[in-house]
Amino acid sequence: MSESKARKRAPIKGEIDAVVIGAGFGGMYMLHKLRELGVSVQGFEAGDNVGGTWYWNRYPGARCDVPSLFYSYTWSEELQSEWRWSEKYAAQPEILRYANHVADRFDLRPLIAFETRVLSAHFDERSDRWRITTDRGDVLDCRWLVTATGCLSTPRAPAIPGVETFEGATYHTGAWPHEGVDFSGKRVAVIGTGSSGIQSIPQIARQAEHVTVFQRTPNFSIPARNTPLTEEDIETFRQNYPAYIAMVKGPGMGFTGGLEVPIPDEEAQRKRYDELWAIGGAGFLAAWGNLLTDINVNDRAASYVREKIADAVKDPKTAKALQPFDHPLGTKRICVDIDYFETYNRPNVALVNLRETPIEAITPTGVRTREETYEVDAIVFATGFDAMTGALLSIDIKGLGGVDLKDAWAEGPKAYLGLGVAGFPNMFLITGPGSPSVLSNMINSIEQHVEWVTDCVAYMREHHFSRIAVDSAAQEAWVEHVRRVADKTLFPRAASWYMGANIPGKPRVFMPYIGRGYRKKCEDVAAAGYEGFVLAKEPADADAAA
Ligand code: NA7
Repeated sequence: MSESKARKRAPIKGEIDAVVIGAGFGGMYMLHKLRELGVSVQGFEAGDNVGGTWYWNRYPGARCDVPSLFYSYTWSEELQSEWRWSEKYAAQPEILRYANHVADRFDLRPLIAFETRVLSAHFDERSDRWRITTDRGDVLDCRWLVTATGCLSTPRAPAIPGVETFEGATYHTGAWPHEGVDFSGKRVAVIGTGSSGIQSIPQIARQAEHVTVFQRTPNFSIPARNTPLTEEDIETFRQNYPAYIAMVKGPGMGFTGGLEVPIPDEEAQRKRYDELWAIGGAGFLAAWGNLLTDINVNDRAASYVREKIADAVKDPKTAKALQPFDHPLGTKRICVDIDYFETYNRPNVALVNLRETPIEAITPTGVRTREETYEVDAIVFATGFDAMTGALLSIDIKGLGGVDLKDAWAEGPKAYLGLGVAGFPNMFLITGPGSPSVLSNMINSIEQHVEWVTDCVAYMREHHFSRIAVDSAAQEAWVEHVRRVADKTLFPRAASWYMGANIPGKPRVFMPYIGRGYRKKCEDVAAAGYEGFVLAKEPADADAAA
């Protein structure tokens, strides 16, 4: 991997057309597109290299839950044809290599200031420009601000009493040491059983002397059935590529409207679940068009998965504790695993059910629950992220009238199409709240947003607009639409990070958009001269034109 490190550098000052925050897949493509457009652009990235999520989440077993052939940019045919994925579901190191390859292939590194955190972004209404400051003393004024800060990029560790007294090592899956961790001979506690816990526990268990898993809520997980990719797999994908692209650019995912399908009898249902279980992966949720809208259909599918858990886990008490009953299948992010449930059959793995015996404290030498103290050498927090809004709200963003984004979003995030926020002109969010984002293939959604933003910037330049501002009525209508669509589904029944439910005090709002036709809606908005936005020229330009 070629490294690009910004060790010591002079602060960046002055004016530029655009600033992009984040050099994950969203930021990298945005930089590429803006440069291609002839816009001067500066990227800022907290890490010392590209990759975003895949840069930080280096925990053992980290793997994408979207098949790698689909988790690839589609915007460059050369890139598409020259890159070869080795497995059905790529592991984190391979995805990070891909991100680095893209950065090198398209010469993106010169556009990015690494190891730099953006501290503030303040909008100046006289000049219609943002002033950006960073922790390296950069002060840059720009017309357009693009936040490509990621949906799952602010790791969150719970405030368990005594955590600071622990004498062993602690880790968070979302900020894993780059040099890796050797758990050989160690007794390890893993707290959390979302995707990150479910992926890492089997790997840690293979290495550590003993693993104690502290589970508050069991999750549904489908076996990945990961395999190496063969030449034949790749050839089949190539042949189907045009159809895949047509699908990506079509109405897209969505769980409501026109999807009521007759559900066959029990035997036929079982057959379908058996087939999908054998294929593996999140495609299990596509068993029926109304699996995520009809609780009766969902209940049957959920029972099927619970049965599979009971089959896999030998100890009946452990198996029971691992079966989820508190949320419909798929309404929390479905997990995709390799040998997760089977791992509990190992003699060196134990499950502690926190619903029966909650954690009371972390002691200098272990984890104390109401009933017992577990002595451990290391604690792994697989406790998730302040999802979708955490990264943005950690920046001091002030829009029109000096209004703070934190205040604008005090009752939950509000964004028009998940792309722009009323009161914060010339700021674009890549896969922001109110867009399909985490419920879609992120790469596809990133591309769609980046291309939309690029077109918008081109339009503004062509027509000499200096300001694009979201109309607050359009934003309210969109937010209401997002909520209504979600309410037609089973998603709001789960206390998920989609709802902000994993963060104490965070407003409970279903953040991603689940409806169909999102891409078309964005295209229509642009075609109608940016309907729902208000475009304006700089006062000086407007005077000249008058
Ligand atoms: P998740 O899915 O948010 O999972 C976090 C886990 O940590 C979940 O099991 C939580 O239980 C658990 N947790 C959180 N706080 C605590 C405390 N205080 N005590 C015990 N257990 C706790 O995060 P992941 O990193 O696994 O995955 C995030 C996404 O990344 C994933 O969906 C993929 O899209 C990729 P809870 O359910 O809150 O009871």
